[in-house]
Amino acid sequence: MNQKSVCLLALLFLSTLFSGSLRAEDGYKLWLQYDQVQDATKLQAYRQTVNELVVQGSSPTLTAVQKELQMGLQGLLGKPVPASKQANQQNILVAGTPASSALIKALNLDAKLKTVGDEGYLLLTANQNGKKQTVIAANTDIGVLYGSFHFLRLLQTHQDISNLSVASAPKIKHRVLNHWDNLDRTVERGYAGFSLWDWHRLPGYIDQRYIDYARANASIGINGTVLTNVNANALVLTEDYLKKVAALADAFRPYGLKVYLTARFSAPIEIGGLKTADPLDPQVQAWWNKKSDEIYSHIPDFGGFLVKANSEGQPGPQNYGRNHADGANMLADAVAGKGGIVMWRAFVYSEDEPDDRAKQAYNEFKPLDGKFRDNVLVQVKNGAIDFQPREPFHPLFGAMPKTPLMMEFQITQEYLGQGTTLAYLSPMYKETLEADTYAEGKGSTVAKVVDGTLHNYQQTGIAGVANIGNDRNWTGHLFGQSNWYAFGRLAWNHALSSEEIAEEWVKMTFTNDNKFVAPVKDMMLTSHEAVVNYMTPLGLHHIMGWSHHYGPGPWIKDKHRADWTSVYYHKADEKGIGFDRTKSGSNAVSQYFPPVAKTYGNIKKVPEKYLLWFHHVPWDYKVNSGRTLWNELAYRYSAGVDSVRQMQKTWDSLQGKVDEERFQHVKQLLAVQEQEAEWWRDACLLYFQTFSKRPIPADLEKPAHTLDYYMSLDPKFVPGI
Ligand code: GCV
Repeated sequence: MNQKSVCLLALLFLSTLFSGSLRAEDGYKLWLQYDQVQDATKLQAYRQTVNELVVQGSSPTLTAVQKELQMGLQGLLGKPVPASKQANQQNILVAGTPASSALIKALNLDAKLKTVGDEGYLLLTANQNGKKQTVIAANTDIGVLYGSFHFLRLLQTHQDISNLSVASAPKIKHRVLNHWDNLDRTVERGYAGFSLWDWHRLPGYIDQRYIDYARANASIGINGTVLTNVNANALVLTEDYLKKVAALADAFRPYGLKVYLTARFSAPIEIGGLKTADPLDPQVQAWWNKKSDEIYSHIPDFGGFLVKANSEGQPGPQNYGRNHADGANMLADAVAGKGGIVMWRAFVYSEDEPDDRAKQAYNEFKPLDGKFRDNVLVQVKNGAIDFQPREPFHPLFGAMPKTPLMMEFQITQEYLGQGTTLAYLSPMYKETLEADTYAEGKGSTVAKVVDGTLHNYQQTGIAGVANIGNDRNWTGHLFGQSNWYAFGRLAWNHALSSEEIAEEWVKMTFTNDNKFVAPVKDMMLTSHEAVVNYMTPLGLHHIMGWSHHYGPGPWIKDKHRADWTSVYYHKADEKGIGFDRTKSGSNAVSQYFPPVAKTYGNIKKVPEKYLLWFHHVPWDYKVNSGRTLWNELAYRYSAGVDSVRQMQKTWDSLQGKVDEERFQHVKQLLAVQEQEAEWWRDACLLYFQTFSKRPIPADLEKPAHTLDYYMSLDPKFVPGI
């Protein structure tokens, strides 16, 4: 190549890099891209509406408000918007509280502001002294910040802002990410690199990432973060680490993000020099009280503790013959006077307990209803086993009217293809939230339990196990960002539809071009079902690879815990497949309220998606499609693979509508996903065929290898263990 063509190539490369929306983008900016609005009419309207930005008053949060609005507006409008403390122009954007801003106070919004509480906000179009104002008003500075992000979202998604009348407040109080991050920076079930928390360089070094993390969370209303793994290390409660935690808390505070820690139950022994961690021992209570004083001396707004106790080898009150309420209350008393809460997990099951694992949490926790302190929330996973691609809702929801139950979703994709899989999880979250528990009659949805309206809980909460790491794009797979986004948006307002959320995310992350938005949205909305089909159709569950949970492993058996094997869950034999949880089996259905128990317990009425979760079904049983169960399994597995291929086609057709860097990233991962889907389909069908003894229907693709081959696969160093 001669010098001239090298120069030309370089120019071409640079122009692609910097040309408008198609410039190279590595995903760091998440959904906060703030690209200039491409629609000329909209752009002109926005420019006319916002000539000046007035943020009166001062506080770290108001500074963040001003910075975000200036940055966002400059990007979106393609020119800087002057900021001042007084209204000088005709068309201004004014943001503040009645306390911080004379302009807001003069609008007399008290009655309206009363309806939005501490974190909510109003977006209004008003006139004052002949000047048109676009108003972001709230009772608190953090409300103003949330409102500012909402306002920017309106521009990012090309909404009309000429006549605003929005009032918004969160339905749930504690909206929290759970990081399963270890102090050595590995992340349990993390597929996006190492932990964001650079403990070694803290407290001295505040990475810009911490601030951008807090901004991203604030933009979707997440107001808390548990920094450490539930499989906890007591070291984080020592003075040295508390200083580091305090530095993070200081960085997050302007963005309304509270810090929480996991409390290792045996910490009084491990770092306190006591001989016991018995929650009823006064010395132990005194130790935790003192520890709490110390924590609050470093972090005055510390949120509280998250605890995994007596589960999967973690210590807990049962080591001393006490129950979960004894343990939770002891910690709750230590933080109560300081406004702290305890999130006590209900994810408990024991290898020594012969009863169905799906029943154990309910059996342990239901009798404790009403025995917890006011500042305890019991944190319950969406389903009774463990974040499976699809689970029926956990029977504890609705069953503890006197105890706030907090939802725990998993955002990281431990059982959902991990870092190589495109699965948009909002439909899965919504499936649980919209499920009817019938606790107080028809309409007693899980969402109403969690938001406190069903049982009048004073404390309400929702947690998402984070999928965030130090990968440049935060979540490993670019589309993992949509799950962080969806979790936050649903935590704020669970009534939003998966479609609305997907549309917002696509527009904010990529482009408003409907030729891109519509197909990508469709692809996202079908993606979770695709994964369910090629991994665990019809209610199958927990048949993943041993320990790392990557890839298929339906043959896993003979391990030291039966409830960690696959055969425990699918129970395939020559007659059929599935876990009988009806009266004739483990009777787990009886833990649901009668209308639900009747539906799930009846093979004719159970939604087909949960069929094998609740029933052991003969291979020749006719399912809704008219096919035999065996044939239906084969078709579902194949349909899953087909859906991935369809996603590939869709994505390929969009080349040029998105920058090449993100296009290639997704394209390559979809190709990996296709291979993984085929692997799942072939391995599972060949394995289950050894029981069904029936052929794979002739019109379906045949497995590429033998069962022995699939069983011999043993991926090494799978991340996230
Ligand atoms: C943090 C599953 C995961 C574990 C996780 C556990 C939990 O069992 O495989 O890695 O531990 O859930 O939620 O506590």
